[in-house]
Amino acid sequence: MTGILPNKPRIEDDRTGIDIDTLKRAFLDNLFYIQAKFPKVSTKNDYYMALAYTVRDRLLNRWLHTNQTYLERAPRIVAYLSAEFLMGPHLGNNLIDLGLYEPVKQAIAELGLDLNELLEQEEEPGLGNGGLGRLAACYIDSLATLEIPSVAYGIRYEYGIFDQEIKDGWQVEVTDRWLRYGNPWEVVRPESELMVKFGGHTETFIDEYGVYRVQWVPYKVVKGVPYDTPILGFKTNTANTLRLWKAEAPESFDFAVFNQGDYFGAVHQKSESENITKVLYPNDETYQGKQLRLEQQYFFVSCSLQDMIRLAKMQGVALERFHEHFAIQLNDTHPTIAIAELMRLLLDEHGFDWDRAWDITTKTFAYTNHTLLPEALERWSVAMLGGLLPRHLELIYEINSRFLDEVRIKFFEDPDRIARMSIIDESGERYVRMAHLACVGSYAINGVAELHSRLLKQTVLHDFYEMYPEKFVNVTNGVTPRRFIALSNPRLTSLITSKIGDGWLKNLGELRKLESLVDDAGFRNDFYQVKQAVKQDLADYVRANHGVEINPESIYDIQAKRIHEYKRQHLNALYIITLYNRLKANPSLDIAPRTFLFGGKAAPGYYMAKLIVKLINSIADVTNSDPDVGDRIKVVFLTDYNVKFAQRVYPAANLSEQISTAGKEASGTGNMKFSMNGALTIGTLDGANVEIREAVGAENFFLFGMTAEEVLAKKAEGYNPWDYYHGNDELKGVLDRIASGFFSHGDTELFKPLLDSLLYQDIFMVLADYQSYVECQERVDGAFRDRDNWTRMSILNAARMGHFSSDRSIRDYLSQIWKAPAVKIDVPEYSQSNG
Ligand code: B1H
Repeated sequence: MTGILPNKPRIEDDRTGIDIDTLKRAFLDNLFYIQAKFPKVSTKNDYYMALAYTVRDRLLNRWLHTNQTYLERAPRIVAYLSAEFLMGPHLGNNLIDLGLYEPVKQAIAELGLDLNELLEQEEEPGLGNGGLGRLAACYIDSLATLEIPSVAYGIRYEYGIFDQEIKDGWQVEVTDRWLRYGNPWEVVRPESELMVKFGGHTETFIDEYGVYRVQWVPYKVVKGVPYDTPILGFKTNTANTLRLWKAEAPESFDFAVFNQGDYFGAVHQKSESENITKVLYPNDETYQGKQLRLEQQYFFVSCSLQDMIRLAKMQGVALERFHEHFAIQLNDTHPTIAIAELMRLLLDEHGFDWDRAWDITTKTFAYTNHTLLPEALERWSVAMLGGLLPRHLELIYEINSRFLDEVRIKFFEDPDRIARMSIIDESGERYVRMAHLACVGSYAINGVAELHSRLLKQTVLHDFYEMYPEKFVNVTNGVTPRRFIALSNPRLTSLITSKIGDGWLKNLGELRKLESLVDDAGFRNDFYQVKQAVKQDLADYVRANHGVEINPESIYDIQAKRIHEYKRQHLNALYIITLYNRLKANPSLDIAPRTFLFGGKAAPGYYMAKLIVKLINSIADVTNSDPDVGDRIKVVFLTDYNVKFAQRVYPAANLSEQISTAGKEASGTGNMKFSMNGALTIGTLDGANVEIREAVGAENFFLFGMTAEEVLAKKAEGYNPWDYYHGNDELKGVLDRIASGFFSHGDTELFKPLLDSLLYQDIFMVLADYQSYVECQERVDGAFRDRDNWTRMSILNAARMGHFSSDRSIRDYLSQIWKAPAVKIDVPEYSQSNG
């Protein structure tokens, strides 16, 4: 540099600088100024917090500039509404997205600490049950990575999904106090609070223009306070927002009660309001008609829509153009009351007439269906919905009446069809069918895998498909490779990057380049060594946490997902007992050693699922200590499976169990995460397994079982599980072994409900698929013994998974449904003052 300025070295800003010395200084500053600790007395959690704030400082620049850009440019925005976001820990992911993983690791090491230990400190933000909530998290990662203006809205549950403990083989639930030590990733915005009404009644009046209007006089009002979390894109400036609503009592509302001296009553009302966002309902795929759940749904939906309308106003966007400004995606029916709420806001609060309001509404919403299971379809009793949301019930009746008129015109008078399609189920006690409301009020309806979308059109939503064929599309699910490869499997990531560069993390199709390396013995060996190292890590974990020694040379055969009869963890268990019986009959039997690993939570009220957990643990007790078995079979139920733990599990698998009854698993996403990390799948033709098999090649996939069509045909012809019991000696031997009390210390009652359900109903056709599964497992056994060929198949699985990146899913949503262009964010280097 010339002239009057001295040529002095630049000192990096403490909050944004990324050289090692700056990172170290910033970390120590945060430890002192935020955690208020000297290093000598700091806990690991203090160190975690100091690091989290150090990283947070370094993303604010992007976040604030993204927000500012959206505010000024008013681009089309995708609003993703979901009752669940299963985010997983933020720190590691943010390090990857910022490209700071390596420098931070080094800075932390130079301070004498271990980054992995600090990452381990982060509490899992478990604000979801399973696949549906995790999908939402993958989608907002991809939206940010693809630089799409978007906002995700949900609920800030004070307690997320319960923590699972195992006592005497049984699942025990423990409350998830994830906010106990504070959450460094969220920013509360009390200035943006909104009010939500509940209960009461409606009144009609004539407004100043002589127009007939309705006014809702509520019984109570609850305050919604937004908590914002930045959602970074991978190596881009975009940082979108996850806005979660917390319910509070409005400050003033209990004054009347308070002044009457009813202090207790006033406090009670306050805690009632806060109850709304207290806890996540832990049911996966079963609907429970609890009023509090409807209150949660309406609460977050109303806050979110009011928030969008407020934003549009701030930007000077006329409400007539709301649908041009926002594309709102409904993640299953959980937020579907939004359709009635937007109508209410437009009609009652902004003076629109019906036709205009309906036109805007039906151009705004799109609906994703995630399940065909009848027990998961949401319906609210008319009495309950009307009591809680009297105005919405009126609107739903009006929407329904106009809709049924259209049905009559299209199909003439067909009373059966009218009854089937009505938003109100009048076959007994009256119910509002939320999926029907979603279909009527949305411009697009999608399933989550090709098979699922086809079955939707043929079965559950067949009438709606005939009515509105143009609304139906498929978007096959995907998962983010940033979390599920880069963060979860750093060894595989470096190996891949050393061969094909790092473009694949943004464009997963590039993994195809690995295909040509499959004939390179050196690469195969490297790939094999990576898998072995990761398997060793999991073995260390299992030894430390479960006291079981597992053999990294054995097949790691893993089923990790929510426990559910349709997912058939018990089919897997029957196979373990089959092997056990064979070993007992023939102690010198030569089998490839296997470690059967299970992980997953059962809904607390789902008795059969809990009994399956108990069965698995009971089998483990026997097999793991029987000297006849030795090292050949080990069974471990991995406690408290969650996203954080899943990141250790997917990379270590050789075999991924995707064994649901065909037609029941809408898509599955764990299947993709396993395969990306080089596991081979044993699976049925269900959900996205079908497409995974097409992608990786039938020869690299272990297929078994009936097809969805065969399942239906068997049901129709009259399925009798006893035929299989009597017709298959080995199966009989397995079931008899359980019935004898062999796994239950002689107790013949314990597993009887499970056996009875298999023998007298078996709605998920476990026995019908048993033989095919056992034979398929024998093919797995044979294939695994050819280590080199197994590695080839494993490489081809990883190489061919490009299609299952959530980036591809989001591109599909964009082109078929949302039509929202990307917006580049400029981030000037120096930050604080130029917003
Ligand atoms: C899926 C649910 C679900 N489908 C109700 N449906 C819930 C239904 O709290 N509830 O009431 C919670 C969750 N979850 C899953 O969605 C499917 O089973 C998977 O196959 C699919 O991969 C996933 C994402 O699309």
